[in-house]
Amino acid sequence: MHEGVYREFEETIAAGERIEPRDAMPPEYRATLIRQIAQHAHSEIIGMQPEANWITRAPSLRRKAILIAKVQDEAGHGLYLYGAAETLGARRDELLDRLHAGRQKYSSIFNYPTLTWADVGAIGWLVDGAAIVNQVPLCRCSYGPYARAMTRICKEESFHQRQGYELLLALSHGTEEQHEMAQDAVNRWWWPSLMMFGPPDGESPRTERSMAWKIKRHTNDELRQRFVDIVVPQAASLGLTLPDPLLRWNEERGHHDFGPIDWAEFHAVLRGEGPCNAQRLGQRRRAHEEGAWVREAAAAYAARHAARPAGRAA
Ligand code: BYC
Repeated sequence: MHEGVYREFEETIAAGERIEPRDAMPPEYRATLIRQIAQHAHSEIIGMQPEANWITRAPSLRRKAILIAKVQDEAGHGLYLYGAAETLGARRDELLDRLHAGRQKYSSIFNYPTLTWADVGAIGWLVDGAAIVNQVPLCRCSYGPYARAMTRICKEESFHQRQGYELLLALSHGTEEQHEMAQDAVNRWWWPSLMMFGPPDGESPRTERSMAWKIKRHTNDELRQRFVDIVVPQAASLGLTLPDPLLRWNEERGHHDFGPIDWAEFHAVLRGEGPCNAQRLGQRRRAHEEGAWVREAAAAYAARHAARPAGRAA
């Protein structure tokens, strides 16, 4: 494929160095990155919804301030990621159109409801925890702008993970009712969090190519296992259990074994049949339409200032 034309690209990848926006790159590499970065950006902005749902009902001013900051961080992550996709020649409005038309995916995890306040803790601990495990290796991704965006995102994600852990710790050691609420949230978010890592290795069509290009550094199953191994001792310190009777330490493997994942559920969610797919996409389309005037005003302001010579007042 592309013999000779992309020799410099192949050499850069082989040397473990970074590809930058102006470098020549195979169209398939560009398309893979646009797809993955766009899906990631869409996940960040759709991911604002389940937690934003609890801002008005947070149990204290401190919790409310923390949650507002977290949801705002997620909008920021979307911004860095759409910016990274733009360096590949993608247009942000087109990516959003594809999301709104259901032609580009976002993470399966955000199609589940947040039923109680404890869900905010479970999302922080498990969902952001899974995101960190998946995203830390992306800081070494071969495409420079994506890798650099990921560095900052991962730093912020680790704050998010800790706020979730701290929130669950408080609930777990609170009243009996609060403990039960925390346990119920963990029971509901555990399996969907494992699905976040994507299909199992034999059924992941993208992994091999993406690993050869050093976009992905590990397979989906490797990262899922790493996550399980990290989370099991954390659950014990929280005083909560994970809803899997087959979960146990395997001395020989040096890892935890865990039960089978319901891949039929994962594929149903990807087909749009999850409990909240229609609600999430509907809300996203509405927010986009209602925000049209803001985009118009910002564009008009930018055009006015671009027309004026620099340094001259209006
Ligand atoms: N949900 O061959 P595979 C966050 C798709 S944001 C939906 O393994 P790949 C957070 C996959 O796209 C979390 N779709 O693909 C935000 C592919 O479909 P197409 C998002 C999934 O790309 C706010 C097909 O299945 N993180 O954490 O090699 C608040 C085959 O899969 C999923 C990222 O996006 C899924 N779970 O690997 C809190 C990270 N899994 O495009 C938290 C960056 C797979 O061929 N992305 N699919 O139609 C990645 O690391 C990789 O793209 C994936 C999938 C591991 C997700």
